[in-house]
Amino acid sequence: MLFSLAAAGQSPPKVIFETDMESDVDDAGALAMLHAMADNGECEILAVMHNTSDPYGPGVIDAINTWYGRPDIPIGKYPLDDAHSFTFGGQPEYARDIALDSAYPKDVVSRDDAPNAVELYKDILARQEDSSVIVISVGWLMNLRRLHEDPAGARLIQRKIRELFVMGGRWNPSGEPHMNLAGRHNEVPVAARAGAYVVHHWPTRVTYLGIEATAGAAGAALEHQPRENPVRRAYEVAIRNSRFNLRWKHHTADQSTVLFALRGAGDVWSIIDQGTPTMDWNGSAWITTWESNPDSHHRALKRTGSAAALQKACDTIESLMIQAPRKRKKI
Ligand SMILES: [Ca+2]
Repeated sequence: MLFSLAAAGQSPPKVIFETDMESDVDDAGALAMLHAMADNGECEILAVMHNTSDPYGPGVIDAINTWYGRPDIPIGKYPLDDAHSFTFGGQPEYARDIALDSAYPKDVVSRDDAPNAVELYKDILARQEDSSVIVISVGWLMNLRRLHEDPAGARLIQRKIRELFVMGGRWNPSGEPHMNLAGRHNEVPVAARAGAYVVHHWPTRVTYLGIEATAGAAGAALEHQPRENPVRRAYEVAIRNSRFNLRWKHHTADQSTVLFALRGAGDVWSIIDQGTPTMDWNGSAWITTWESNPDSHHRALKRTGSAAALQKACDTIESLMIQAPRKRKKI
């Protein structure tokens, strides 16, 4: 990948990462992967946006960015107080532990230290070349809705964003999306409404990785990483606090989305590029459906790889999650 990009004279994609960094630990694993892939020349990280009302996700983001030698990546926040994820039953709440622990260096501790994501998007996008930015969204979609509802934001989306990758939905077959689009069974209605808004209104190409298309489980090797690695710590605290028997080897919904966004379908996924997604309330639940009408600018992934191909993808995810930082500063 590195060599093929260089040979083609192309710049690596510029990524803005949207995360609910505290409702599950796969977000920490996905941000670790993104840094490893930036170290490998496969992407440039422009910003990380936190998309819940919980206080300490931005602190975890900055701890991970700092661990990987990128302490100054801008971090944006969702500024309203109507979308908490920590109240879900059994949530592991690793974010507070890491944000308040000085063993994990950072200069952003909580949402109080981060600017409004919409303003940060506009500031960053305005300085990019046209069609040069991809957004990888592995959490809720309120920031993206609010950016699109802002007239200047909508113009910048059209000009600067090449593609949006969304971990969320349930497309093949269709069904109740749970996270991220439905705000966990509509427990957070503002998140579900934002999911439906983005499904129906986002103007650039969008590729969805539904919950049914996750590559598999990975992460066992994290246990043997240095204790000062905040990604390892996130998993350790989540395992300690979980009521659902969470283990080091954990699902890779968010990491799978990063893998596809930066390396493509490989022999893991088929791309459904005909049809249109919809998201509707059926009276008791939100349902995501893939309508097989002719073309749209939307795509969905179908997991079609062999068992060996899926295992190889999980091995790739794990090796990226534990790849040592290339430029970590001595602190
Ligand atoms: Ca997530």
